[in-house]
Parts: sequence; C-alpha cells; structure tokens
Amino acid sequence: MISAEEFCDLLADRGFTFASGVPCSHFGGPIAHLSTQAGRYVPAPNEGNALAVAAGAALGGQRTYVMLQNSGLGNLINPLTSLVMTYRLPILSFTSLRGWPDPATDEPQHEVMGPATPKLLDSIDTPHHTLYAQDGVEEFSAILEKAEKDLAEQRAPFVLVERGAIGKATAANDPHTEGLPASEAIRIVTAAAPQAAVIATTGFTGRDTFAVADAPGTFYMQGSMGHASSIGLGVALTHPERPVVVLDGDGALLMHLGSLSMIGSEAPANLIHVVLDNRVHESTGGQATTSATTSFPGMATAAGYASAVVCDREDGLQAAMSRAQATPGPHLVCIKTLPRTGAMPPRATNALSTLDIRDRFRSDLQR
Ligand SMILES: Cc1ncc(C[n+]2csc(CCOP(=O)(O)OP(=O)(O)O)c2C)c(N)n1
Repeated sequence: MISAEEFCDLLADRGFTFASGVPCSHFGGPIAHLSTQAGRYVPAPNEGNALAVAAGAALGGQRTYVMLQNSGLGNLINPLTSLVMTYRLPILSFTSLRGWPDPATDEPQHEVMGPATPKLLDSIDTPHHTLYAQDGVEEFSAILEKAEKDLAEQRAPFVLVERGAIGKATAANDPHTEGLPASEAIRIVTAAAPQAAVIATTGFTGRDTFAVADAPGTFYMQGSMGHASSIGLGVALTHPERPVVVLDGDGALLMHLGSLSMIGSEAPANLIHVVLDNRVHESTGGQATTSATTSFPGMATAAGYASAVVCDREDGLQAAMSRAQATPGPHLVCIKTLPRTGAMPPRATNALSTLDIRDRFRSDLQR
C-alpha cells in the first residue's frame, strides 16, 4: 500500500497538479489530502464531468488526472472516446476495481463491471496498468513511468486500483449543524406517505431505508447512482394513481441533474422528490459535494416542479409532506441532514436478492 500523501506527491513531482473525480472509497485518502489545498481538486458531479474538466485544464496547459469508481466508467466513456481520444488530450485516469478480481466478494451492482473493466478499456484500445494492494512506492513509480510513455504517445492511460492499494485520510468537510439524522428523516417521510411506492438511492440511504422502513413497495437502487428520480418518474407515469416518493442524495441528484428538467416537463402529479442533503458523499467517506453552493429548491422550481421547500426540523418536514400530498406535484422536499453516527445498518441485498427486490416491488405496484 502507498499512503495518500505518497500517491499525490509522486504525481505532483511529475507535474500533475490538477485533479478531478467522483469519490470511490478507494480514493478517499487522495481526495481528502488534495481537498486541504485550494485549487488542487475539483469535485465533479459525475465521472464524465470529471474527465471533461480535466480535458479543459489540459487544454489550458496543466497536467491532469482523474479518480473514479469503475461503476462510473459508463459516465466517462463518451468524453473519453469522443473528446480525450479524438483530440488526443493527455489525461491520466485512476479507476477503482470494485467487483474485481472476484465479483462474488463485492455487492451485486459491481458484478458486471468488475470483470468487464479491463476488457472494456481493451475494447477501445486504451492502455491500462494495475496498482495492487501489496504495491509500494517503487511499483507505483514504475506504473507512472509506463503511463508517461503512453502519454508521450498521445494515449490516455488508466491505472486500475485494487482495494487497499492507497491509504486513507480523513475528509475535511462542512457539514450542516442544524438538520435531522438521515434515518429519522426517512422514517418521517415514509410514515407520512404510507401508501407510496418508494425509490431509495444508492449508498447509505438505501441501508437506512431498509433498516427503518422496509416494505415490498420499496425499490432499493443499489448502483445506477443519480438515477433514482428518473426511475421514480417512470413509476409515477405508469402508476398515476399511486404516490411515488424518491429518496435521493445530494451527490446522487447532482450526478444527473437533467432529471429535474425531465420531471418538471413531464409534471407527474403523484411524485414527491425528497433530497437528503448532507453536503457530502457520505457513503464513500464524506467527500464534499458541491451542494453547499447550490439551491435544490431553486433549481427544481426553475425546472417546473409545482413546489420546492427546504426543511431542517421534524415539524417542517411533516408539514411539507402533508402539503405535497394534498396538492398536485411534482414536489421537491429538500431535507438538511446531519452526519451519520454509529455503525451503518446492513444493505437490503444482504437479505434480499436483486430479483426479490424487483419482483416484490412490481407485485406491490399491481395491487
Ligand atoms: C457512477 C457512480 N459513481 C460513483 C459511485 C460511488 N458512490 C456510491 S454512493 C456515493 C455517494 C452518494 O452521495 P450522496 O448521494 O450525497 O449520498 P450519501 O452517501 O451522502 O448518503 C458514491 C460516490 C457510484 N456508486 N456510482
């Protein structure tokens, strides 16, 4: 293992001074380390944005790298192939290897992408090198040397990073000091809308929902980060008689923000879009999102939602849920949530298979 500081310093020694990315816990250390120094790391909403901002910085003359989880490769393939490869821009990408080498040891949403990651890069003729957990500074330097050769040939190399290859560091962030615990907010929302079909976003929100409000009408969306509200829209449009509650995260909503406009345009009267805004990607170690400078209610209203509010207390949240159910939507309810404390409850997929989740949700919609 190399430390987070060694990772960043070896790259900086080679002139890589501009980084972007979307967190994976594998990169918690470097992101935390870089975030302590202004201008070193741009937190991106999705992996494609991360690559594109790095491409812009490369055009601007900087040496750049990005960090991502391999589940986000799909978000990045378009700008990788049509921008970075087409214009031969020199960017170094680090991707974690969830679901690799043995998909059975990871969560189900990584099963396809784990073994596919190297093959996918091969299929677009992108060079890649692997940093293993047992590797130290010497091996990492050798990998960077190989990557330099790729860059010199105007290719954009990837380094595949095994779990445990880079050390951790504590993320500095700016949490809300007023707000509700996430699990409490989920309990209040689901109790206020007992008839609703619920879509729970990926990460800790799904785990909290499974612990405090499991029901057959809850779809636990592990993976497909950022798509909970689009799934919710599809459900709401096909079942206009049923209230639909989306439990979203700030990082997840920011990842595919265009869904706000799609929802505003389709205007499903039965959709309540709840955003648990803790200003961080808590599920991957608490790296800051950019929600502190973004107004979700402002965006939702501008996108055509019928109403949008912020709550940070139980009474306000109860009132917002009552109003949202009494008037046609779509409604956005943004809840300021506090950092989670204590051990996280288990994932839904520890007890249910993905097919169980699908089937019981479908049957519940038919009832
Ligand atoms: C495309 C993609 N990129 C990255 C990840 C890794 N990931 C899983 S959960 C998560 C954080 C989600 O943040 P947020 O929506 O704010 O919820 P919180 O974790 O704070 O509850 C990330 C980055 C992922 N699952 N998919």
